[in-house]
Amino acid sequence: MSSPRSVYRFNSAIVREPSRSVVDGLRAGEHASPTYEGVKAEHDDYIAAMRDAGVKVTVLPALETFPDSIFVEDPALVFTEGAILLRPGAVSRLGEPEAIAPTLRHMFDTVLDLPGNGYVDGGDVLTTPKGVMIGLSARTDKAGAEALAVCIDKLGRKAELVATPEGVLHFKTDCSLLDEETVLSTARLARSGVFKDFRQIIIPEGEEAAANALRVNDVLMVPADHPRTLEMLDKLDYRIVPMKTAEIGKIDAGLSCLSLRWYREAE
Ligand code: CIR
Repeated sequence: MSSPRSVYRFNSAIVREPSRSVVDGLRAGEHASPTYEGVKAEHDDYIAAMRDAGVKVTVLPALETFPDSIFVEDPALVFTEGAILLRPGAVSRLGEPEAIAPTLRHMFDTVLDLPGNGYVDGGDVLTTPKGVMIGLSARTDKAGAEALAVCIDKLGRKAELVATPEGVLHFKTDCSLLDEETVLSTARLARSGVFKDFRQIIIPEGEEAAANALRVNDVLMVPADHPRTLEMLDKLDYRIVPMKTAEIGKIDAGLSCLSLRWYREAE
């Protein structure tokens, strides 16, 4: 790993306001639609929590044409060393990289485009101190993952292709990094052995939706409404900030997808 900095130290983030069309966001099941007001309230709390954690948050305007564009994690990947514009695996989200490109070109000296014709959603990418894991899923195919690995190598990091459990939207739907050597994971993902080199904290059965937590500096944001997970992490001495995710959860989203996060070196 070339970056000397901890992978959860962030001073910069990009988020995008929800559009009114967010009620039409993609979902795999038969969930009722979220309300715009409900999503907006969760998003406002998220921005506040990020700022409280010491992050400078850039808030982009809503994009009505793209109901899922609030989930800025999926069309791009960012590191201190540069940004990569991806190609989301859902047709309705294909225009999102182009929409966020001007912001990234303004904020990063290096912005790479995913070469080839493959697909990658940023939700399938977990950055760890050992390297960058790219989960193959219904949204991220082998061609996309291999092209992304080349881009990641160009930025001086190491990538590894891994599997996402069947039926799970994104790799990070089922896991998150808690600190330099600890991963929070569902049992079904941990069973694949992908985290054998990490300390693994396994999500209690029935609370799988809590696996997408978000470590930001000294704080660990955890989806609220998962009491056993919250208690377990609290006992492990993480500084927990419970976050409401019931509305964005209706369109299969969690905490990581709401932002692009990186450490920006002083100029
Ligand atoms: C979608 O299906 O693309 C959105 N409704 C949810 C995206 C969640 N993104 C993420 O976990 N990175």
